[in-house]
Parts: sequence; C-alpha cells; structure tokens
Amino acid sequence: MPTIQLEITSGKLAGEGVITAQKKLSQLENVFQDEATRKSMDQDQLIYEVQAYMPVEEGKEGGLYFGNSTIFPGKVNNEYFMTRGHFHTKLDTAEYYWCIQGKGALILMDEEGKTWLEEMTPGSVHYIPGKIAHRVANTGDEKLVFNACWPSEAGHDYATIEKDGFGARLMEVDGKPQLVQNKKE
Ligand code: PAN
Ligand code: ZN
Repeated sequence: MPTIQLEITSGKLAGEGVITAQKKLSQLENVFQDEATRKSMDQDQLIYEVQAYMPVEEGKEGGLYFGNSTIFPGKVNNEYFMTRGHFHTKLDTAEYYWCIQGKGALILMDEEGKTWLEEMTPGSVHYIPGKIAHRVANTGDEKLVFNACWPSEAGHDYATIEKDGFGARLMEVDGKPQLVQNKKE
C-alpha cells in the first residue's frame, strides 16, 4: 500500500503525513492591490487551501514534495483571488504544476520583474524553471485545482514578493482577464 492517495478527479491528497493549510482573506494583507476593499470584505472568506506531502525533512537535498492547491473563485475589486506567490529560497530550484479542474493563470516573474502568464486549464502541465517567482489566479466561476511537485531543498521566499510584488497583476478588464503592468514609481 502506498502511503498517500491522490483522488484523481478532485486532485485531493489523503493519507498519513498529508498536511492542510488554509488562507483566509484576513491572512492576505497587502496581497491584493485594493487593500481597502479587501478589508471591507468577509475576513473569514476562504481564498485558497494547500495540501502538502513532505516525506523528508524540509531543506534536505534530493527529496521531492507533492502538493494540491485549491483556489476559490472571486475577486477583490477587479483582481482575481490568487496565491501569495514566491521565489524559492534556494533560488535555482524548479517545480511542476498541473491543472486538475477549473480555469486560471500561472503568473510568472523573473528576477528583473518581467512578468508573464501561462493559462491553466484541466490537463495543462507547467514547468516552472528555477529563479522564477510563481503565483496562481483563479479566473473562472468554479474552484481552480492544481497539483504540484517541488524539491525538498527549495523553501519558500515570501518576503521578496511582500516587498516588491510582481511586475503585473491579473485584473478583470472589460469582463476578461488581463495582465496589468504595475506603474513604476
Ligand atoms: C505551491 C504553493 C501553493 C500556495 O505548493 O506553495 O500553491 O501558494 P503560496 O505558497 O504562494 O501561498 C508551491 O509553489 N510550492 O513550492
Ligand atoms: Zn513553489
């Protein structure tokens, strides 16, 4: 018997050692552009949920982690619900994402701040090279579900994104998702 099970249609993980974490709107201060609107919304609203199976100690070289992320549909003003996004602490470590359900976008950024996206639809496989920050936005009306696999030595650097953000944000413009470049200050 394997240790964990992947539920093929939902992408959910089950079994001993699978951990689950939730991100509510209250925990996503300064993530969205319109902080006043975020504050005015229901703070208990679940924005995303992450499951992870980490069979080796964090930081250990040579292992692999396996995860599932679910992003709920919705927007803060005209910006789609999304993950915080991060570079890996050990910068030059890659990752795979693959979409199980829903519709969205993988937003990618290099170290110079150049930002672009890959569309996510069920079955799309995304190779995220090392040194590339990544975040996912749900642009549909249903849950966006994807799985991920990343090296155990990768780690998560959230601080760089908290400080500088991504070079562009995924907004609804005229009813459609559009990557809107941040204005240079
Ligand atoms: C993913 C992400 C997950 C949640 O497992 O950690 O989708 O996004 P944030 O970590 O940006 O909040 C991954 O990229 N791991 O490396
Ligand atoms: Zn990652």
